[in-house]
Amino acid sequence: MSSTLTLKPDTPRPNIIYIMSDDHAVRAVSAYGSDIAHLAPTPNIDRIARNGVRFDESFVTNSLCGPSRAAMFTGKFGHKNGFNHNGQLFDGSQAVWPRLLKAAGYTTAVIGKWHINLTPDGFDFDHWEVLNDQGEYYNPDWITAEGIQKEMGYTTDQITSKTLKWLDQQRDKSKPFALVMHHKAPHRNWMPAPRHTRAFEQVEFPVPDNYFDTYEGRVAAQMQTMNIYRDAQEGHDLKMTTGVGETQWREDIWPHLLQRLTPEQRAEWDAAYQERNDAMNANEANWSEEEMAIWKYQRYLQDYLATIKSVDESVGEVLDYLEANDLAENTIVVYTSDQGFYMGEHGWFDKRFMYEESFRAPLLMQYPAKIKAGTVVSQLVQNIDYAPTFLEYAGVEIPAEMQGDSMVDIIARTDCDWRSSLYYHFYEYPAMHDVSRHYGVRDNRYKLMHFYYLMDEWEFYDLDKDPAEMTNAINDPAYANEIQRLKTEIKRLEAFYDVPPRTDWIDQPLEYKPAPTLEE
Ligand code: SGN
Ligand code: CA
Repeated sequence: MSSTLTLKPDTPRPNIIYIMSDDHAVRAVSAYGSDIAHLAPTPNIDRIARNGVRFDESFVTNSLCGPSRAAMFTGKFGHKNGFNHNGQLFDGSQAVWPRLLKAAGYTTAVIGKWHINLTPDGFDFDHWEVLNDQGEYYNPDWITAEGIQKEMGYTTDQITSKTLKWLDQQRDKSKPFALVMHHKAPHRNWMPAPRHTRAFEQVEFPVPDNYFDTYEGRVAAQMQTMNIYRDAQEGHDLKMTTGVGETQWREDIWPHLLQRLTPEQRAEWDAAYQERNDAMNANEANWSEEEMAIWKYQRYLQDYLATIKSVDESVGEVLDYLEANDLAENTIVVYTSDQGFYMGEHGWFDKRFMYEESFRAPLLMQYPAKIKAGTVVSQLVQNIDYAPTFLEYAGVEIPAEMQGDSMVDIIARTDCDWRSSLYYHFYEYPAMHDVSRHYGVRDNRYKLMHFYYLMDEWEFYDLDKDPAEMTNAINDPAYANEIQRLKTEIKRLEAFYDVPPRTDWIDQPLEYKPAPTLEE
């Protein structure tokens, strides 16, 4: 840690509840008002926007789980915090906001997905219960200081009840608290709670105009393997069965997930899908490829959004608890996701690309004592800004090594100086889903990206004219000046954030440093 903590004595210290889900697209948060907001509303998550602030231009530094978590905890890009791709071991010796708050007198806890390998001990949490690796939707394995234990039930609900228990019975009530609540949902493979498996079975979701994208002019997009109708596993992802009357999933390369269900859970699960799967199996032979692709889109969205229903209920329970216990006024509640996600745009699920759907993340925050209800912030913010923001609200000095900026002023006023562009860098290649390494810049209107490693391809988009990023305008002479300006801007940002030259790592394979085993 680079700096000494100085707590300003007269600063009232808010509690903080940081709720982050996994892979929750902006389009699936109804506070943002998308084309599906009325079909799959998130009324409780929306309460946070109504009570506080909605960030309309909120982005990540690297659209992947571990790197996002590392950036959010440290306020630094991956090249500085040492965590550029999943499977690394987080360096716990660096400054992280929960430990800084603890040192300043807070009581702290983390409950839910973790995925940065170092055990939460390394953050000095007073209380921690984390899912093993990615976590499972049903009967998950929980890791605590006592070891690893399987707990029967639905994971989202378990995270909620563990959170409420800590808030109500386990925390030291003489101190302000900082709680990190990390949902596994709506991460792949999108298994809803028993009460929600059929929630959207009658709903037809609008299909994105670019669902059948052919990726013309975009080489990296041609190479990916995250297509709903080509790459999603028919069993594991889409819960398609082998024939009429059958309950066995088609191809399923990770059968342990379904095998975790008890016979009773499994019977209820199978029954929920039987009718729809029987109809699909009976009709499939008559469908065109396009009809099948659309059926798969609907199945994907139905399950993905059904897992979000539990997350929304969870947020509602936390907000209700705060209100019922007179804690709402002085508690910061954040709702965000570790990155965005594709819901059929470009034909995709997953994330990784710097295209809008995965680069963006929802970000909502309430703090009734300090933040005016109904505030909307439209400056470009990034997940490295969260740590400095929480520290400033808590009256704790922001370490100089943090690269993000506190958002406190832009929440309070509209006339502040703020950055006008964002830097992004994705490193995890070669890896699952085959998304090339790339970096880029985005300002309020334009985006420039460079895909490297196996290729040397530039892409440029005018987001005002082409918000879906379908036409790579890198060779359009009308944009030559803008492209040149953004190339210079990338260089400026790389110098500003101290990004090492690409030649330092371009030939290096990804380095995996798996978690120490529990016995170690
Ligand atoms: C799992 C998923 C992938 C996903 C990665 C990373 N496959 O491996 O689709 O991209 O996690 O996700 S799964 O079928 O095993 O779920 S991340 O959010 O943790 O970065
Ligand atoms: Ca994620």
